[in-house]
Amino acid sequence: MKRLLTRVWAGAMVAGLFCGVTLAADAPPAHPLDSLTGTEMSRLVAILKADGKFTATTRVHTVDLVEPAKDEVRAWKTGKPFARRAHLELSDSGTVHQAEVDLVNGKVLSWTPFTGQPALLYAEFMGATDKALTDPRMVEGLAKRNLKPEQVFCLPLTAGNFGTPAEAGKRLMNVPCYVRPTESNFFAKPVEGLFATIDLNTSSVVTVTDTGALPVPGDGWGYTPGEVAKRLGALRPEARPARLEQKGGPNLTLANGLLQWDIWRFHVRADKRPGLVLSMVDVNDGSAWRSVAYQMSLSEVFVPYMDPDKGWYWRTYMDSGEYGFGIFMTPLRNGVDCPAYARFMPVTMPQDSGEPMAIPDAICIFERNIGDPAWRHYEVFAQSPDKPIPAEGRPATELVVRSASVVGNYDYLIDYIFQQDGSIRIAVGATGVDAIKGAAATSMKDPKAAAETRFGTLIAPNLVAPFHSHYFNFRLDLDVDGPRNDFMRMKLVANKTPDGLPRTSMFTVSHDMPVTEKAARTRIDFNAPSMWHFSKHAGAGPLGHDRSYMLMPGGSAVTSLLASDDPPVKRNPYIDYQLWVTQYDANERYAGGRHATMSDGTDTLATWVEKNRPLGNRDIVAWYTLGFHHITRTEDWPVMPTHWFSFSLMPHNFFPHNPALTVRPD
Ligand SMILES: [Cu+2]
Repeated sequence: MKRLLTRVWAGAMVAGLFCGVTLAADAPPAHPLDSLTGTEMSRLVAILKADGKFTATTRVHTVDLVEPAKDEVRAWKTGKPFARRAHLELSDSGTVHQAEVDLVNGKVLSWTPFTGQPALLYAEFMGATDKALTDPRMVEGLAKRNLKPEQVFCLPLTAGNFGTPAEAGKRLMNVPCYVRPTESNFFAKPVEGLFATIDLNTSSVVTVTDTGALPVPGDGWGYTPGEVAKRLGALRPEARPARLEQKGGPNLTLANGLLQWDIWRFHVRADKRPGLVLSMVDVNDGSAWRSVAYQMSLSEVFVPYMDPDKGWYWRTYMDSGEYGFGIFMTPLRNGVDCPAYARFMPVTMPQDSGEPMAIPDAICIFERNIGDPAWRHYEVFAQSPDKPIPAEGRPATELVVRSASVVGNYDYLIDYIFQQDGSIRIAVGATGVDAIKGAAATSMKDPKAAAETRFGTLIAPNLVAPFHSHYFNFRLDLDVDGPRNDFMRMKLVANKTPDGLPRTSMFTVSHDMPVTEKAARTRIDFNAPSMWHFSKHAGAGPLGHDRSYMLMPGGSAVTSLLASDDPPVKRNPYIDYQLWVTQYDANERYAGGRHATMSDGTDTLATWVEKNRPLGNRDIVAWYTLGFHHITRTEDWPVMPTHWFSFSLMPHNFFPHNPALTVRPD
C-alpha cells in the first residue's frame, strides 16, 4: 500500500525515498541566495539537537532559507563571506515551534511556540490513508460496494476551511478511495460517494460520509504505449523525428552564482513551497547590466472545484501552500519533457526528519529556436526583377528554465522564458489526469446523465470530470533599473475627433499613477483596456521617457465568478483582481498567507493591503494571477493534452531600440 500511494503522490518522493537516490556530498553554497544544501539541512538538525530542541520524535514541516536583506545581497561580491540562516517549523508531541538557526555560527537564534497550522508532513498523508481503511464505517461502506479494503487505495486530500464549529481546532483531511489500478492510470476507478474525514491532530477518523454507491468503471484507462495500442488497435505509424538539437553545447555560463545567457543573467533555486525562485534578474543593454527584477516566484496556486456534492464542494485546493510545488517537483524526462540537450539539475528538499533528499533532474534549462523570427522585414520597394533582395531578419532563440510539479493527479509545468528582445515570458502548462468522479451514466443518452453532468462533463462511461478553475499567483518583485519604482496604468481612452474630419473617433492614452496599495488593485476590463507599467522613478531614458517594464496579461486573465464571501475565496481573495501592487516587505511572500493549511483568510495579500501603504517611488512588488476555467472535455481523458497559458514582462521605453537588432543573422 505504501509503495502504491507513494507512486500516486509524487515522483519527488519516489525519487528521494524509494529509488535509493542518496545525496552525494554537495558543494557549499556559492551565492547568498543559493538553496540550502543537503549538508546544511543535516547541520540544521545537528545544531537543534545540540541545543536540546530536536528529539527522536521531532518532525520538520518547513525548512526555508532566510534570505539576507536585499541591500546586503546586491552589495555582496564573489569570494566574500555571507550569512546563512534558516527558518524551520517543527512539531513534537503536540507542540509546534518555529526556529531561526544561524548556520555559520551554529546557533539557534530564536525558538518560539507557534499556534497556526504548519505545512503538512509526508507522514501525515501516509497516516491518513492507513487510518481511513482501518475505520469500520469505511470498511462497511466498501462492503456495500462489494469491495474489501485490500482492493482499494485511498488518497488524503486537503479539506479546506469553511469556518464551521466542526472544523475548529482540527487539522482535517478528507480521504476518498479508488479501486486499485489494473493499468497505469491510478484515477480511473473512483469509489464514489464514500470518504473519511480525518483529524491529523488526534490521528482519528472524525466522520465517514457515504452518499450512496455508484458503479465502479471497469476500464483501466492506461496511457502507456502498450495500453493505448491495446485499447485503440495501434499507435500512429512511425515517423521521422523532428527534434531540436544544439551542436557544440549550450551558450549558458555560470559566473558568481548567476546563470548568464545572451543578454540575461539571473540566479536560480528551488524552495519547498513555491518551487522555482529566480532572483537578481538583470539584462544587458550593450553597455551595462540593468536590473529588471529582484525576484520572481509562484506565490500560490488555487484550484476550486464547482460541484456542490458532499464529496466535492470542499475540494478547493491551495496546491502550492498546502502541498508544495518544490517538494512535489518530479524528474524531467530527457527528450519528452525537455529537449535531449537540455541541462538537467537536481534539487534538494527536506524530508519530515529534516534530513535532505535529492530529486534528480528536477529543473531543466535549455535554449531553443523553433524556427520563428525575432524580427524580419522584406523591402518590397528595393526589389527589381534582375536583383531580388531577400528579407532581412533574425532567428529567435530563447532560454527556458522549466520544472514540473505533480500535485496528485495534475502535472504543472512552470517555465521562465528569456527572450532576445528583452522580454520574459512566464508560462504554466497544465497536464496530467483530470480529477474524476464516479457516475451512473455511461452516455449522454442515459436519463441519469442530465443531473450527473450539471457540474461537469461525462468524459468516459461512468466518469464525470467536474468543472473547476486554476489560478496561479506570481510574486514579481520588479526592480526596474533599481528598487525605487512607480506603478503606472496607461489607459486607452475613446475620444471624438475634431469637427470637420472625416474620421469621428480615435483613442488616446492617459496616465494614471496609483500611489496607494488599494488604488493599485486592478481588474482586467476589455472595455477599458490599460497597460501596466513598472518604471524607474524619475529615471528618464535617452528620449526623456520613463524607463519601464510592462506586464502583459496575454489572454490568460480570468474573472473568478465566485462570491467574495465564499470561504475558499476568503482564503484566496487575491483572485478578485488580476493585479495587485504592494510595498516590498520581505515577509510577504505568499498571496494566500504564510500558512495555507486550513487557513482562515486573516493573513493574505488582501489583508496586508488594508494597510494601504504608499507606492510612489518605493520598492514595490507586483502580484499577478493568471489561470483558466477548466470546462472539462472528452479529450482530457485519460490524460490531458498540455494546456499552456502565459504572461509577459516586456520592456517599454527601457531600451533605446529593439534589443534584438544585434542578434547575429546566422
Ligand atoms: Cu483542470
